[in-house]
Amino acid sequence: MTHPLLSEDLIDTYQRDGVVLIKGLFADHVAALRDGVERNIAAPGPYASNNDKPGETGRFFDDYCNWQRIPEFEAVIRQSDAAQVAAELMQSATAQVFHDHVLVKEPGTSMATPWHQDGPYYFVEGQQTVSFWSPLDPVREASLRCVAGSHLWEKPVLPTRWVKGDAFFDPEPYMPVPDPDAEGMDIREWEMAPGDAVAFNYGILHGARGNTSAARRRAFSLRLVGDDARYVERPGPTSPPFPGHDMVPGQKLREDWFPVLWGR
Ligand SMILES: O=C(O)CCC(=O)C(=O)O
Repeated sequence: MTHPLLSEDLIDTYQRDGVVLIKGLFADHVAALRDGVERNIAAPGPYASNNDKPGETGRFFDDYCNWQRIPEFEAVIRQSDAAQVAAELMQSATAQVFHDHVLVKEPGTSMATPWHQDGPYYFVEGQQTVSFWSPLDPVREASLRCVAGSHLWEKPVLPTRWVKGDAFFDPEPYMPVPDPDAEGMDIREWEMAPGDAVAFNYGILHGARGNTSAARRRAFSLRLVGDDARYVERPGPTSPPFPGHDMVPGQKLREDWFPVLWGR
């Protein structure tokens, strides 16, 4: 049976456009996720960054791969309906967790999140992928912005470093980062309440404005994969790197590190 937050129409839209809004996906978990974010900021992990960029104001904290050490994140990942909703959106029998990501723009943060696709930074490939980006504060200006249909583009977009802007890998075989506003692309963005979620495919080009409002913009993002996801090698270290993962090309992600949360 289809999850009550979904409909056949929404699933078809996800398959076609690669991005949909799911109202209230984490609505019952906002307090826990806020607690988890505070715990994360107080004890950042090895990949944490304040994205300090010369000339920018405020603070843009981000960190990832912390769910196993932050009990609030683990509880939400295991107990919310996210994995079931992910499996149905991806049209997959299973949903497996890839990683969590926290992105906090404090009031007066000028830095935009640069346009990027997540897939090219990752060591996983497949059609069945989904990220849930959920604000933990009401959001309008600094909402996520996604280019509909970009998950079907022939070439992946060159992954770049957010602060320096330099290329992560050799520019071949990637396409340069487009400017969706200047190029008149079909950008989807929503005014969102805490606990709503944007669901988007790893191939979707997305970014976000700075947060010049007087309120914090805390966001929790959860990335999952489905049946067809496989480990692939990239031209250099990926982000996240998962040192010592020991996987080989073509392998499904190891379930002791990336548990299957739905379907088995
Ligand atoms: O929260 C943001 O500013 C950007 C989020 C993002 O890029 C992501 O969740 O992949």
